[in-house]
Formats: sequence, structure tokens, C-alpha cells
Amino acid sequence: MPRRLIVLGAVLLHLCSPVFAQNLIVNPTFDTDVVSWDVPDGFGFILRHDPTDGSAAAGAAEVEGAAPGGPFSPFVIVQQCVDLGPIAGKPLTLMAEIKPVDHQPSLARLAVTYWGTAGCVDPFIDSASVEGAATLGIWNPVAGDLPTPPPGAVSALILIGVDTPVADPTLLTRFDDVFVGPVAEIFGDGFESGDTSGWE
Ligand SMILES: [Ca+2]
Repeated sequence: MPRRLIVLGAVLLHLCSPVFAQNLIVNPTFDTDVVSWDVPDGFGFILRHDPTDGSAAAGAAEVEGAAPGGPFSPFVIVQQCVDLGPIAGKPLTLMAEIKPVDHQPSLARLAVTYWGTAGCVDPFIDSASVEGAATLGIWNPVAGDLPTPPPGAVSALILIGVDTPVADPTLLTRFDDVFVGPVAEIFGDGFESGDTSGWE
């Protein structure tokens, strides 16, 4: 094969490869443990590793407890604080797999609270969330985009969870495959909007 075609083939292979944006989450697939994750204090939630898998990478996080109420009341949650520095000024994509095990939630929710100091401590700045279906007994892919984090936001507490019926707040839920990162630029400059500024 002429060398020119070989080079062209290599270039096309590169262009056709999927582009994976930077994931701000540590231990997103829970392969062997739930290190770097926790649950809200004071509500008696139990967080543990479970060998059940929601993806190609073994293991998931499992949370058991009664939803406490709160800003997304009632909400059973696994959470992680991330540094926004690596993606400053960019809108966020949130994705996760969620499996309700023993009760039917009202919906799945991926939420963010923004903080003005590293480590997700005061001052609180703002919050945002996206919702999705959470069908009992199956892995539900939940995803959505959020606007650019508000000015002054240094860190973000990522809350992956399910809303539960007020009359039945007890819930055992598994979580896997969490992604939080910048919205892929190919969609930010997508043809759908008529904006072709990212193309030439
Ligand atoms: Ca996994």
C-alpha cells in the first residue's frame, strides 16, 4: 500500500476514535472499594462496596438508609467533592448509572452544590441538578448538562442519588460509572445550534 494511503488511514483512525473528556471524579467505577466517596453526615446512611456491577468495571457503591429531607428532599445520596480548577469556565456534563434495589424511587437526580473554597466548605454559592428515570431493579443511565459554574466557584460537591416518596423514604440503592467533566466541545460547537465556530 502506498505510504500516503497508510498515513491517511492512520489519520482517519485517529479522527474516528471516541474523545473522552477529563473526569473530575476519583474512583468513578468503584472497582474494589468506595474510597474517595461518602454520604451526608448525621442521617444514618450506610455506604459500602458491592460486587454487583453496573458496567464493564467490577463493583458498585451501595447506600442504605432513610432519606433525611433537605434541599432535594427526600434524597438518598452518595457524594464526592471535586476541584473545579481543571475545567474553569466550562459547562459541566454529569453522568451516572443508578440501580434502585428494594423500593421504587420517584426519580434519579444528579446534583451539584458550588462552594467558594476548596474542599466544599463555606461560602455556599449556588446549586443545580438534572433529573432522570430510576426504574426499580435495573441500571438506569442518567445524564445531563449544567451551565458554566457560577463566578467564584472553586469546588463542587457532586451528589448522585434518588428522590424517594415521602411515605416510603427507606431505600437501598446502587451507584456506578460516575462522570463529571466539561461538556464535549464537539457538542458545544455542534451543528444542531447552527454554530459552526468550532469547525473549519
Ligand atoms: Ca463498576
